[in-house]
Amino acid sequence: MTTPVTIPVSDAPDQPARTPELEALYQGFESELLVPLWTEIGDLMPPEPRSKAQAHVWQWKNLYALAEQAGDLVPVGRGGERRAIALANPGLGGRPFATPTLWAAIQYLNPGEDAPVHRHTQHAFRFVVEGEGVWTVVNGDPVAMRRGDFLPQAGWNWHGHHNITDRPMAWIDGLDIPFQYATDATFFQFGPDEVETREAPERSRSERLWAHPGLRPLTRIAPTGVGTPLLAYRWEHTDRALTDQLELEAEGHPVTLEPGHAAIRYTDPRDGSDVLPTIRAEFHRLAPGTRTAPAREVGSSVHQVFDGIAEITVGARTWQVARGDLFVVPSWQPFTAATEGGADFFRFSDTPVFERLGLDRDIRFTQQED
Ligand code: GTQ
Ligand code: FE2
Repeated sequence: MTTPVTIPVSDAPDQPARTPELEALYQGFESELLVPLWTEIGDLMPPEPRSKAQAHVWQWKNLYALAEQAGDLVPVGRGGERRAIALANPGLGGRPFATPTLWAAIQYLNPGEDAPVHRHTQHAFRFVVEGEGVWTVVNGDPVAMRRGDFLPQAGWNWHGHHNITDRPMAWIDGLDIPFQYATDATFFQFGPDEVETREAPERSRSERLWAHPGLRPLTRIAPTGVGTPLLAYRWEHTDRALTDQLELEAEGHPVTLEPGHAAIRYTDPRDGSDVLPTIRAEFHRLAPGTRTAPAREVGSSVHQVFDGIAEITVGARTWQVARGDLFVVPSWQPFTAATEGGADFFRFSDTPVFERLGLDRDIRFTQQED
């Protein structure tokens, strides 16, 4: 005796009538764990990406207040490892995934607290929208964190964080956790329980070796692992680069990405490639009165407003965003930003993955080609 199965609806033309024989065929598929293409093709092979992720804005003031409460109530230590609270995209089933590939979290450390040493295959970075006083120690190299700094840290490097001041500090973490989770690529190890160093130098060893523009050290230190060897991209350089672009534009040199829109990409100083194998990171500055051309890209991005107030449109929805607010642009959804008074944005995306696989598409100033 066969139990009735519901024959899935197919978009295909000329489908046979729902006879008992067809019912039995579908029953056979089900019991053999088989699924025909013709009922799934609309979902699996859409004409263009239809992300399950949704555009969404998280307000910094709400995030920060909750992180502060977590700082009072939840200890940080071995096991939980980090007091990090992740953005959960409303389209991704409550999982702590900002997008299908990217993790974004606010992390909070109280005065004197240590986040223990560990390492994992996930590629990571920190970005600081306010505050200072935490040193992230990467393979024994203490790296100061301050407002506007971008601190990449590729997979499989040991790292712990220490707040050596008398003030709490919060920042954002970006990682490729969802990507490595979906592809079963994750490895993780605990490091020693002792704090490895309490040094708090002004500049990390990585900056002293690598942060001199256009000067590649002829070093006998062999490169280890993937990703940029430079562990801190300081705000003074980012800010200066963007200020210079807009000033050049004002002097009549059309150097910007588009009128009023200056931007930089954080890169590996050895070859100009992305800082991390799976994550691209950029900083964008819009001069007062700028509206960007609509952009569409394969792959997803997370943006944080660093300064100013802007109106952003993702797909059919528009939001007002201010300093610290985070938002998500899902794959292939058109994105525009506009500002009256000027605005600065940090953004990261999974674009390097698609570029390496030949799956990247990007429409900003051109019309779609086939
Ligand atoms: O700071 O090492 O948000 O390992 C998620 C995983 C932060 C970190 C996160 C991590 C870290
Ligand atoms: Fe980590």
